[in-house]
Amino acid sequence: MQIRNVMTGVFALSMMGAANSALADTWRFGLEETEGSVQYAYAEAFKDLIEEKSDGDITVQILPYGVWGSSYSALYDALQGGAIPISFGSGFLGGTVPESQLMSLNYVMPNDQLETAEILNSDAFMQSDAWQQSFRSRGLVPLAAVPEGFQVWTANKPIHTPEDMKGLQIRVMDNSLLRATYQAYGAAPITIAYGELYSALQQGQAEGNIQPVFAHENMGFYEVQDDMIFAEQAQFIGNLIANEKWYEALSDDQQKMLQSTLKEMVQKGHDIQTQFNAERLETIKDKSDINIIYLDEKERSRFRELARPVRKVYVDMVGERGKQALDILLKEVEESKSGSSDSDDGQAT
Ligand code: 6CS
Repeated sequence: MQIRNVMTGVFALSMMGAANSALADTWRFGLEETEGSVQYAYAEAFKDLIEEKSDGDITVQILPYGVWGSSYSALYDALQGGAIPISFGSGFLGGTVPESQLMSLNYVMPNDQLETAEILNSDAFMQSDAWQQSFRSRGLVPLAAVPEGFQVWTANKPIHTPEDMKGLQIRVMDNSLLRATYQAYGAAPITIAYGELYSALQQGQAEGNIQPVFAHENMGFYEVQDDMIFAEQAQFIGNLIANEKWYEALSDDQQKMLQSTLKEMVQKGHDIQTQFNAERLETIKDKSDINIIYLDEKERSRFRELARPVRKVYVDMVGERGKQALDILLKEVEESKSGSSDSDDGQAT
């Protein structure tokens, strides 16, 4: 495991200087994950492209989890305040941008992971008023959605059915939608900070976990769990977000360069996550005797049915703008060429 105690070495945000102006040549980029993660590799590829395209005028400074601190609300505050003008925000972002919990709904996106990346980053969805205004009304701009691989369950018992999940204290990110989803499956979800999760699993405070494979390996979670279950219910999605004032103060050329880089990063991000998740699964298999389970279609369909009413929970929770964003997403899923059997019936609620 790379970092077990991410608090070590943390230095205060105030030490990192004042907020950037748009013309400053250093773009600080905050990550919710540590070195060795998909977010880190994405940020490195993004940095290479931006620095090359700007002929070295812009330097991207990558700030991983544990460097800027370890409380996600501090990261999102720094993003809203402009001290860190670009950042990832995912499952913990619901308190700042409630509509962002759309990315936590299960069994909405196609099973094809690249297709999911393309739909989420399509202009129809990413540039829609509904999605843009969800962030802009909080001083933020959604730049891209980075799927980091399927969310994979772990527990200390095999799970094939909702009955197997009954009462399981499975850890979820701080997100009402995730709590509602896992309650619908019959579990008893609890929220624990990412940096405290290893010891919580080790001590039995949490009985199960949900992460992409690379994170189970990167953070060592697999070491303290017996079973790993692939239900292919959703990918982990990192929202790439900018501070709105910072973004709007960029020159037209800089905005174009940034947007063209983000388009290039859709395929690159997919390549990074597929490689990381495949390699890390082999590492986990080599280093442990964890029991790996792939749910079949019949088993998945039971969870899919239970997840379906949670769309209404989302709409009730976040309102009309969130419903519009969900409707756009469902329409894009329906229209996607390879439309998979896992995308549901295209109805929001
Ligand atoms: O589960 C979490 O809290 C974290 N997991 C990943 C893979 N990325 C960031 C997120 O906050």
